[in-house]
Amino acid sequence: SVEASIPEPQRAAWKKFQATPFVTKEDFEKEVVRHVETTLARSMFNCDETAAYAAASLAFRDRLITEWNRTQQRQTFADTKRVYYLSLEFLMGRAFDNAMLNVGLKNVAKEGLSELGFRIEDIISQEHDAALGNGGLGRLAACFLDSMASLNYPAWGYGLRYRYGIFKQEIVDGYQVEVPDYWLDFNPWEFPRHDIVVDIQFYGGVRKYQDEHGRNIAKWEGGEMVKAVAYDVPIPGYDTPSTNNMRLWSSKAASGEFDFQKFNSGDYESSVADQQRAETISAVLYPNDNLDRGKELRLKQQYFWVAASLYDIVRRFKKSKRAWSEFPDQVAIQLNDTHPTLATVELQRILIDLEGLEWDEAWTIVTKTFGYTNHTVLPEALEKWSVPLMQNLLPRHLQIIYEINMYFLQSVERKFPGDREMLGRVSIIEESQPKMVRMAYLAIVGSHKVNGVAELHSDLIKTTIFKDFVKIFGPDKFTNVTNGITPRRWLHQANPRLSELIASKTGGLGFLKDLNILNELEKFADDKEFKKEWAEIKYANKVRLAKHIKTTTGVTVNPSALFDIQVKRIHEYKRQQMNIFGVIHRYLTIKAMTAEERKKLAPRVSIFGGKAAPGYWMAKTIIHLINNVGAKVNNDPDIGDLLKVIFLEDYNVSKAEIITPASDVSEHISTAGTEASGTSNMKFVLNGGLIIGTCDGANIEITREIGENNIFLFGNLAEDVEDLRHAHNYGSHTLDPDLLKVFETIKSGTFGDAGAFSALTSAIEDHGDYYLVSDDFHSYIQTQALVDEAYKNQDEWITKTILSVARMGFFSSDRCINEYAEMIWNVEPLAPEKGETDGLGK
Ligand code: T68
Repeated sequence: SVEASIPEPQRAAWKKFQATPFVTKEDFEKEVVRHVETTLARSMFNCDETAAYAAASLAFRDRLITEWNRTQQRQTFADTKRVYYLSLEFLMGRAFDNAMLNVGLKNVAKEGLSELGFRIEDIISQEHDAALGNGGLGRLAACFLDSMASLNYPAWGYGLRYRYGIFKQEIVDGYQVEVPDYWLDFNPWEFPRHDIVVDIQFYGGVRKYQDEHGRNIAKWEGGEMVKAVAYDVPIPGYDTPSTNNMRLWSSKAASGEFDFQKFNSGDYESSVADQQRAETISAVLYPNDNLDRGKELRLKQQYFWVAASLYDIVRRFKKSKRAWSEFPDQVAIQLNDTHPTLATVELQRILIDLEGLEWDEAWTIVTKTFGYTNHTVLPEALEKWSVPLMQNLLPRHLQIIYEINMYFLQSVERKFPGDREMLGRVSIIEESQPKMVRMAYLAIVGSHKVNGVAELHSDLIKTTIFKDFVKIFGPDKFTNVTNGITPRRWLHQANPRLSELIASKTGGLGFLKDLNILNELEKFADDKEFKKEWAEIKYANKVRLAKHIKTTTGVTVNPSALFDIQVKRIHEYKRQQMNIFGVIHRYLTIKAMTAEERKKLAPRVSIFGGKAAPGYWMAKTIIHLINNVGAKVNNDPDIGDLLKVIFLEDYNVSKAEIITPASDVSEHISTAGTEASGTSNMKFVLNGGLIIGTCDGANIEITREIGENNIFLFGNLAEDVEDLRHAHNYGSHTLDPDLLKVFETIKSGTFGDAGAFSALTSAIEDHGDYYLVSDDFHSYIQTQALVDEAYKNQDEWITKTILSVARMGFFSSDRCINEYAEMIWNVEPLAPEKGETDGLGK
């Protein structure tokens, strides 16, 4: 047992003085005051909200640590299989509110803080978002950590501790301006583990020789060393003492403070510069989503993180003294996209170069250990690394990749004799100038399962980008795990009143652990009283967002208007340009209406938010146009409340928690076949909003679950996209007349300098309209008109939203994690021992 590890004579003392997590309000207050007075060295006379946040979160952190240690001990002693989720991005957002809710002590904290003179909302808003991600991929990783802890899976997240997260977005004169996000000034949620340090090698060369037994040895020598220092972040499960670990690596110069030799020879500046260079590795998150730019520093980040994580995983395995063949029974590693694919090569290197295993034995272990999740079919997002770059940075890994490729191509040759073209198509090495390593192919070959993130997407990868690999490995290697979201953050935390109402009708908060319980709401879909409360909550959430809009943009919006929201990264494939063209069309339509006609129209607020990658000029132009349209429309006295256009600055997780509960409709309007899944679509529906969307990603499964009467679908289907594109380029391409009117208005200078937006119109008029904006525009406008009509019948609208929420159980990330565990990881939950919940406040 755990206790037996402490020698008998000392055990009593340790047990007697064991830390006991607070449960009561009084104990919480005592902890807060202690942290203010000792940890923070402040007094009650100068304890401002920042200090109160610091002290309160330290009190909760202490509490988490206790459970976290117990969870880790329990897992070590149970010696069960663990899962390791490798992700370059974890878009966690704020931790304090989440910790209070998951531990079940938010009310205790609220009352305690109130007695000390603070409002809990003000304290919560002091926290800086942990924004170590770009968008959906990073947020998915964060939802998964919440689910894995809540379901008691022995699971770790491994990532990088960026000093700068995703940039802060400011809007200046309608343009996006990027400001660095230095977020580490005060971060109570991390624990530096200065004792957990791994040396990471780069560059150098490979020496091959035969040892005294005549065995071929490859030795990676020379080059540079950098240190990886572990920082641990506790991940509390909901309604369970299980508290998992997220380990983030930070880079540091290997020589300690600086190079003493250089220092002594008088070269002080360059010794400090070396240190700076080492620290650069984990300095900044690359701000591109769905785009691969092939920068050397990015490859360095990837190897640094992968090598440190694998060293750690292997070290933990070795403590169990098992045979190497048992490694896949103890370890499952999931690759979140291709970013950590080098892990497959690194494990092979460890096994053959350092542990002396034979190639085949090692490779069997590798492929049994890894699973790979694909998140995109966009060609510009598929990762490739130049061979010369890799040769220079990771010479031994490149050799191993070539060898993996050789054995792989030999097996293909055996299966499809004489098919030279197939060999060229599936080779991990692309024969281009320079040659490139195709990371997705390497990930497929190095894993036992490959999954897409929604049904359509998983089908598409099998029939397009990975078609040949289905022939080679058979269809069973490829599977689907439709994405999900955690209802703890995206319902309970973001929308406490709705959560409370649901709890009151479904017998408590059980739905947060078993989201299918939401089904019980169906019987209230026509209940007058219930509908009234439901509508009041939506209205209150819209009032909250309206206030936020007022304070951040100065624009007054009417909370009774239809709130139409599109918040996500700005990307041509997501088609924010189509949305703003639709808004302009609406503006022109209203302008041409009589006073009588205007009375019948549902007033609308079009709300946009999202960041453009700093180098993505077209995306920045879309932001500029949205802001200029807003400036024109919002100040047109002829329009009044009928239409407002808002761009919300700096969209992030904590803002999403205010925005998501406030939608009437949200837009998920990507060109069919381009959005792998989408996850905000799930969040909006779960919060009682309807969606307007294309038949793309998870929209399709959402429709299947909630019913096609409860969603506004439009546009061309994925299966027709290729032919349409072909027709644009080789046939006649007539543009939608309504869209052309919108273009005329833009070109006439109605929204400021017409030239500024020519790239947007010309992508459609002159460059083949790759994203089919014109093809879908008519159907989009018509469907928006249906939304207007439907919104007028509030009674029916509310019923639709209730039915939708009732049917969203499938989209819990708990369901999703259970599928990964069963189909890919083969891991079991490790439930806490009886009595272990004693420390919890429930
Ligand atoms: C998103 N991908 C998908 N990528 O676009 C979205 N890419 O459909 C899906 O729901 C989500 O993943 C979760 O599966 C991304 O967010 C990135 O952010 C990204 C980052 C770096 C490099 C490439």
